[in-house]
Amino acid sequence: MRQPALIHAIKADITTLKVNAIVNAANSSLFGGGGVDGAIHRAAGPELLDACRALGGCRTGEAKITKGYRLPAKFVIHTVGPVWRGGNHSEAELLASCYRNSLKLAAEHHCRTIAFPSISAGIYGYPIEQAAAIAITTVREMLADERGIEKVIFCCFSDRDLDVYRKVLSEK
Ligand code: AR6
Repeated sequence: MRQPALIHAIKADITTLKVNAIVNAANSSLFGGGGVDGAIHRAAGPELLDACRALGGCRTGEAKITKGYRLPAKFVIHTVGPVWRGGNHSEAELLASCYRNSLKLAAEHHCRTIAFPSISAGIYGYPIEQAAAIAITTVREMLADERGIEKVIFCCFSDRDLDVYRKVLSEK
């Protein structure tokens, strides 16, 4: 019988994780930026930007994949989260799409382990409690179907975010 996939939250710099794929909270140009996007581009090296330039951008809620270049991760999945505009602009559905489309791409590329940052919860302003709840619910739903994925890591960047993820994981 198949083992259920492991889901857990840790505090780390996502660029250091040795997983099959890390997810980047990018913007629709895919030309890099601040936050986790900047950190991933710095750690992966300039070839990542060259690869991203060839992708022709990415719409909010969608995802595209590149190699990880100098990162320990084999792949980077670039997804574009919604900018928080109060919650009545389809933010929740768009954020859930980021997780769904990223996991689909990971499975298509035979990834068994994947790490997510808290998409949209930095510069894009999504409230962390709501972002974490959507992340966890959507990943759990998807893992019921995506049989190849064995481990999903929610990679938090602060103690406060880690507390939120751990609380939501224990409640839901
Ligand atoms: N490892 C893990 N998480 C990190 C790291 C890291 N190295 N650095 C930041 N975070 P953000 P967004 C966390 O702002 O809100 C960029 O300019 C951070 O604490 O990176 O989706 C893009 O180009 C937060 O919890 O992404 C876009 O323009 C989470 O990652 C825009 O920011 C996401 O914060 C996207 O904004």
